Amino acid sequence: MSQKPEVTGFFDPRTSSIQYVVADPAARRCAIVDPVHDFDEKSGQTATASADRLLAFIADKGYAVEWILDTHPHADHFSAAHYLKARTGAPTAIGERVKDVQELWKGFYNWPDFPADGSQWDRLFTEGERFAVGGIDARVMFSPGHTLASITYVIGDAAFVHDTLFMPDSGTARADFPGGSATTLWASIQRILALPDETRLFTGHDYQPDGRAPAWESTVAAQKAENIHLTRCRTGAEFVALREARDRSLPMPRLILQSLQINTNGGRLPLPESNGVRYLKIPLDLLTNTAWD
Ligand SMILES: N[C@@H](CCC(=O)N[C@@H](CS)C(=O)NCC(=O)O)C(=O)O
Ligand SMILES: [Fe+2]
Repeated sequence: MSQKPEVTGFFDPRTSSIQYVVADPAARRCAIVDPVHDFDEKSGQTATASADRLLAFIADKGYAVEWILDTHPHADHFSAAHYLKARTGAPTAIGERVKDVQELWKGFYNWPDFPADGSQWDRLFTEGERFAVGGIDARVMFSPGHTLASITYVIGDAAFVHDTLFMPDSGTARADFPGGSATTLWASIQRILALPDETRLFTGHDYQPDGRAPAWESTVAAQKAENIHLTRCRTGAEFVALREARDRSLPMPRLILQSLQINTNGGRLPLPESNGVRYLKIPLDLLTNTAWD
């Protein structure tokens, strides 16, 4: 049984995110990680081109989808988990601490009746929980800091670390969203770096420093040797100082207020109103200390 999944990344230039298809080709089974539901905030139009690209790839390979996995409730794009479940019938999953994120945003959106119980997903993973993609062993490693609910999926020799470590020349993810913590992120990064040196790491975003081509795969060894945030810091305290200083300079993601109301609801768009149109709700003056751009 091979413990080296075939990993295919699909870069979304609009949000600089990477969606993945992780497969056991021998078993013809795969999981989807962090699928994107397209949204243009200028027109309000949604689309499924990015998710459909995954489906076309999967159909071409003849794979069955076993899991639709999100690493965290994204703050910069809509999750296509709900759409892909409707198309494939595969179960959706996320980390169980999504309930804490739901509780937080339920308050922000003033949704007193919103069930902050994770019932919007088929499976809520706990720390250390095991599952499989075909014949490849997979396990869940909590890695909070960027969000309260962030998890890393370790599937065979590949770890989907999402927004903890970016590519070595790009550093680390921000930790200033509600519920975020640079101290906690540092601890999560140490756990990831404790995986075997040859572990393949797949990141959640690539912001293409100096305009280089998009990239998303590194290793534990490469991160230890070259990550521009880690090599500059000898201690956790130094990392926290660097991270917090950088976070003070970053504008909020363009779509944070739109994305969280979709993603805390498992990727469901709001229900249509009586005229058949769906609407988003934008809280004003809730997130403050804005780094204006
Ligand atoms: N410009 C992007 C920024 C998105 C953003 O803040 N991304 C998060 C991950 S969800 C991050 O960690 N960014 C780190 C950085 O921009 O240095 C947007 O508006 O969507
Ligand atoms: Fe993120």
